[in-house]
Amino acid sequence: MTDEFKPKTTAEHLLWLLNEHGVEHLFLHPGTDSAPVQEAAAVLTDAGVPIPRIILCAFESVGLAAAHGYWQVTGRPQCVFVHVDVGTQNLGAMVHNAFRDHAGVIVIAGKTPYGEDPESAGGRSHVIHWQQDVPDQGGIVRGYAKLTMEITRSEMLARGVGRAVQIARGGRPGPAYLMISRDVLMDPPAGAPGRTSGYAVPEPPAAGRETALRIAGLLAEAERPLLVTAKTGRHPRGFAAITRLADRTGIRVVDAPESGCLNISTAHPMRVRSAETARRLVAEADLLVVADCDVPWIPKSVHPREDAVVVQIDADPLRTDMPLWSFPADLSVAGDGATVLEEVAALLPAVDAAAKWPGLTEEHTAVPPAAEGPIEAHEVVEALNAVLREDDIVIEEAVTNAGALHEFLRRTRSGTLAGTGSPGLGWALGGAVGVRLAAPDRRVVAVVGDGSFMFAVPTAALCLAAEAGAPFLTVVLNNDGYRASRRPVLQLFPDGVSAARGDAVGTRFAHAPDLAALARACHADGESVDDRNALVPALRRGLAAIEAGRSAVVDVRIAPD
Ligand SMILES: Cc1ncc(C[n+]2csc(CCOP(=O)(O)OP(=O)(O)O)c2C)c(N)n1
Ligand SMILES: [Mg+2]
Repeated sequence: MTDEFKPKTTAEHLLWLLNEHGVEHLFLHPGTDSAPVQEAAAVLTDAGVPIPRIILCAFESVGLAAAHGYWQVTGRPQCVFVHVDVGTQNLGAMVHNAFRDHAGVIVIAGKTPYGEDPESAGGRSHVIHWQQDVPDQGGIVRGYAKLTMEITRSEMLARGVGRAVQIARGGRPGPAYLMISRDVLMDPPAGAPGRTSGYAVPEPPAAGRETALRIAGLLAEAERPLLVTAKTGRHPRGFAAITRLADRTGIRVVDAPESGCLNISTAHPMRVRSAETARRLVAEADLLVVADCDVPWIPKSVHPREDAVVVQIDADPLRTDMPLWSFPADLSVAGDGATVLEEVAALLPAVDAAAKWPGLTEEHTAVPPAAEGPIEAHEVVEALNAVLREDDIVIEEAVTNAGALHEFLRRTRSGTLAGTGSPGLGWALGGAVGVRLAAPDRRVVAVVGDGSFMFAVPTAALCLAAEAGAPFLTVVLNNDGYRASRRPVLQLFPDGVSAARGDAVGTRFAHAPDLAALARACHADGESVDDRNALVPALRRGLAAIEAGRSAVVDVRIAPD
């Protein structure tokens, strides 16, 4: 709302506000409710008024994954506009992921119109406008969103949008969900533009000197200190703090089972590579520093020593977001992991790191390729090591092959490994678009299972990449089905019929789609590889395609079990 520009509708005001709040993209999936927003975008663009870039998205979950990916790189919330309750439902598991991965995103959903009189401009005009009047639209996401609110009047729009942006970004970030009906979107805007400043978010909480000194004292005394973290290293500050702490104290660094990022260089001698070594170290540690993670270890598989001291650092160390959460903590610190580790590292003199955990060596040697038989996942990882540059960003949703990536993939720079560390499969492709939009000069490579690939709505995701001009390479570790869903059947029923058959019902496709052909139908290059000697050249062609502006899918047929 400048002197020259006066919005005529609340929808125009909405786009203006989003832009003023720094929202750069609006991933739009349109419906009858979004018409005022679509018209507003045209009006404002013609008037030269800056608005977020509107990117058409063929499936809602993909748009949300893209906004989430963008958040991971920039820390700036983007907007997803969806069609009333049904579009909200199509956000599906990506809402869960945004909630668990603490991704600041703003979802705006239409709400079915209220008016039905002939003179009600935005009022009900289709059968669906009664059908979509469901008892609790907000309830679809209420268990996952930090804010669920309907904008019922134009005059609350500025405060509502400001609050959504503030809540999505602030504290422990997460999704903010707004609903707004078509009639309100068509209403004249409130007279005053409303302020867009003054929505500061809290500074990342520090531990304070006294607590930092206590942690430093414990670290100085510990003989077997172990840091278990999932997300502290996501941003450069956390990555640097962990690296500094590891350099100074000889603390070993374990990625928690749900880690979705690179916490320390894979080449760092203090990084623990394999899940097996991680379990051993958890069992042997005399000090466990647990930072920013949901599940530091799996009690069924491993227990810390009785006399181990556990320091837990978390924005919400009581984990009120998980009803049954009972990991031990001897010192519970409400704070931002990166900030607290910085505080602690600054207090510690450098020690002889090698003296801690003596005898623990994990050689970083490549596993030699098999001479024959199907390609193994670790061979694909070595092939990636051969073709990737240090600043390429790898997105991981490799499910049962995630371990091979964590153990063998070489990633040295902060932010060059991404994922959600959350259970809703189907994030990686939309996430890759968001990451690429946020880092347009980087090559983005998603490594996924064949199941994750299909969960990700690849038609919509590859088309979104083309629409957005954000091409990425997908490497599918294709084992012909759901190995992750086969394993529990065989493990839980070792003497069962399934184990005797060596197979489990409902985990293998008899009619799997041709993923490379699917890619080619969606503005991407696509090829299948089953010969290990063809792997590196295929990956190089895929990378060349994305450098030339096209997405690519390399569907690698790997050993099924
Ligand atoms: C949205 C969603 N639905 C179902 C699951 C349960 N699930 C976990 S892993 C998995 C199979 C994944 O298959 P794929 O990506 O091919 O990996 P693989 O297990 O073969 O390594 C399924 C169905 C899930 N995590 N998320
Ligand atoms: Mg699979």
